[in-house]
Amino acid sequence: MANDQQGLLYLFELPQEDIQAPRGGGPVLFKLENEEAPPSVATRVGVSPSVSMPVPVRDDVALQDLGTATSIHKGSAFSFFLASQRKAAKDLCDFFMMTSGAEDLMQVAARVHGKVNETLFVYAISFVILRKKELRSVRLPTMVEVFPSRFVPQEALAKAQMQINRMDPNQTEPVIIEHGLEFSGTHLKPEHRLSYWREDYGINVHHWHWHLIYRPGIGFDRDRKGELFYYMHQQVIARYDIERLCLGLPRVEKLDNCRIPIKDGYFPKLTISNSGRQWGSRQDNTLPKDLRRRELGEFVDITDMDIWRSRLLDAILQGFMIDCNGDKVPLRDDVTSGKRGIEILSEALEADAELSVNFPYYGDLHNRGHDILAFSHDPDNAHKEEMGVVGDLATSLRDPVFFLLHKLVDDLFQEYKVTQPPYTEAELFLPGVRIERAGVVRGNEANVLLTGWNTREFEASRGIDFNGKPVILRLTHLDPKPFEYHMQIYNDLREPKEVTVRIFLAPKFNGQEEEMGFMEQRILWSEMDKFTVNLKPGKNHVVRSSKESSITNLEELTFKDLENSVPGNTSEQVAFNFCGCGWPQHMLLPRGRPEGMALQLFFMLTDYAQDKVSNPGGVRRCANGVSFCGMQDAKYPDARPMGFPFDRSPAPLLQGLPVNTTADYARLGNAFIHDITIRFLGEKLN
Ligand code: CUO
Repeated sequence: MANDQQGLLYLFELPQEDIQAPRGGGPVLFKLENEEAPPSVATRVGVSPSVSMPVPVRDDVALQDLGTATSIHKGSAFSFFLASQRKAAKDLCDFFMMTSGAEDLMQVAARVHGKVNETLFVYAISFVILRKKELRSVRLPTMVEVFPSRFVPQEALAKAQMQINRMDPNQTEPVIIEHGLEFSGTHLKPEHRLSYWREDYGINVHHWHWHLIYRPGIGFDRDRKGELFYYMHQQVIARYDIERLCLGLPRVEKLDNCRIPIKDGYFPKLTISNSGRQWGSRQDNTLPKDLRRRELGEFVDITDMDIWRSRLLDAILQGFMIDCNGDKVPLRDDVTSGKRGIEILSEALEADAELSVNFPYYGDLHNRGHDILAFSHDPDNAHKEEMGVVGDLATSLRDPVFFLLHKLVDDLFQEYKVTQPPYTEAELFLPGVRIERAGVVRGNEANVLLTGWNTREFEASRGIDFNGKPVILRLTHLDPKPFEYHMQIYNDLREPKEVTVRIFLAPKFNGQEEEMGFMEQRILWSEMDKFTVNLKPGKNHVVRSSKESSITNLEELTFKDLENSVPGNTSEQVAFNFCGCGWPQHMLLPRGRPEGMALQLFFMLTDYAQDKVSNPGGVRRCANGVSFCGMQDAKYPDARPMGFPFDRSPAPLLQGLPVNTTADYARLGNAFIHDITIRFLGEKLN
C-alpha cells in the first residue's frame, strides 16, 4: 500500500461498483486474493493499472460477524434516524474498529465492500477513520464526489452518460455537468426561492459530517455533544431565517401539529447511492401518518410523538427530568460541575438512547420526527417507495420540511433557555477593555459586503462509473466577497489581557421592516467568528479575515486534492482541513438584497481566563469549524454556554437602565453593535 491516505481513499471511490473495478481514474486496482474480478472490469479498454492493492484472504471477515450490518439492502437508502439502521451502523463501525492500522482496515473493508449497503459502508469507514487515533493523518474525500447523485439530479447525470456513449472513444476531455440556479423547482412556489440555499452542496455535506462526528448511540460521551446538537441546529435555523428575510419570506414556523397536512411538498429528483432508485417525493398537503414500515421493522405513532413532546415540555417547565429510577434530574445551565441542563435535555430530545436520562419515558422525538416525515408519502410501504431525502444526513436540508421539524426541536430548546436566569452584569461585563470602533472592510469600502454566484468543480466520475471517462460537476453556489473585521480596542489595564472576541450577525429589521427588540432578534444572531486575542496595554487594532471564521470549513477536499497530498506534498488546505466538518465558507454570509439589506454586527469581548478550557496537549484536530464541530479528541474550547450571550433572555436592567434591544448590551464597554449592508450582485463574482 503506497500510504495510509491512498490505501483508504480508494475505498470511497465508486461505492456502487465492484471493489476490483479500476480506481483513481484507472491506475489503481484492488486485487482480492481468490476472487475473480468481474468480466466487465477485466475487459475494460485502455485501463493499465499501475498501483496494485493486494488484499489477502481474510478468514476473520465473515458475514456473520457483521451483525445486522447486512440487513440494509444494497442500493437502498440508509437512514441514521431509523433505530434499526443505527444499530446496523453501530455493528459495522464496531467491526471496523477492531482493525489496527490503515492496511488492516483497508483489507477488511475491501472484503466487506459489496456485502453491505453502499451508504452504510461509506458512513462506517468514515466514522472509523475519524475515530481512530492511528489514522489521524487520513482525510475524507468530499461526499459530493463519493455520491454525486445526492447533489445533482438524475437527469443531469443521465445526460452526461448519453454524451459519453455518443462521443469519440479517444476523446480525453471530460464531460461537464453544469448544475445550479434552476435547482429543484420553479418560483411559482415561494419556498423554491430558497432552493439555492437548501440544496447547496456545502451545507448538506456539513450536516453529514456533523452527524458523523456526533453520532447518537456511539457508546461514549463526546464532550458537550448534546449542547452542540442544540447549538449547531439552532444556528442553521437562524441562518435559514436570515436568508428568508433577505428574500422577503416570513421566518420558518415550527411543525406544531402532525395531524394536519404539510403544506409544502418536495420532489428531490435525485437517486440514492448512484443506484438509480429514486428518493421518495412528497406531494403538497400530505397528511403525516403513523409509520408502519414492516419491512424495516420500524413503527412510530404520532400519538407517541405528542406524548414525548408534552413530557419534555413538562420537564422544561418543572425544571427537572425523571430518570429511570424515578429520581429527579435538575435542568440548570448555571452549574459548575456535571452536565448543563441543555446537555441533559438535548440527549433526551435528539434522542440518544444510551445517554437519555430516561429513553423509554422521554422517547425519541427528533429522530422519529425525521422518520415520520421521511415516509409521509408512503408510511406503510403500500407503494414500495423509498424514504424522502429528509431521512438522509447528506440530503435532509434540501427539503423545506426539515426546517419545520428543526424549528419544533429548537422551540423546545428555547422554551428551556428562557427558564434560565438571565446573565448578570458581572457575567456580561469585562472591565478594563473597551471596543472603541468595529466594522467590516472589503477592499477600500467599509461596511458594505457583497455576495454573488460562483462555481466549484468536482469529479462526478469518482463516485459513478461513466465507462471509465472523466465527468466534471460544475456546481453553482452563493459566495461572499472576502472581507475583514477591523476592531479598535483599548486595554486600559497595565498589563496585557487575553480576551475572546465573539462576533455575531443578524438582520436589523423584521419581516415588517421594524427594528427588532432583543427577544425577537435574539435567536437570529448567527455566530460569524470567535477567536482569542492578547491585547497589549493601550490601543490595539485587531484585523481578522472572514476566511478565518471559527464556524467554517475551508473547502471540500476532492479525490485529486488527497491524491496530491502524499507526505511532503501536503497543501495548506489539506493540512488544515482535518475532518471536513464546518459550515461552508461560501455560505458564511446571507445573500442580502440587490438594493442592500440592513444587518447588524455584534462584537463582544470576554475574559479568556474564564472562557478557556484546558485540553491535554497534542495535535489539534478539526480546528476548523470549531464552533459548530468542536475539536476531535479534545474538549469544546469555550467554557461558556454555546450561543453566549444570546442563548438567554436579557437581564431587565443593565447599568441601571432597561434592556429592550441588543444595542442596550452594547452600552457595556466590551460590546459593540454596528450597522452594515449586504448587497446581492446576482452575478458571477470574479
Ligand atoms: Cu441534523 Cu435532525 O439532526 O438533522
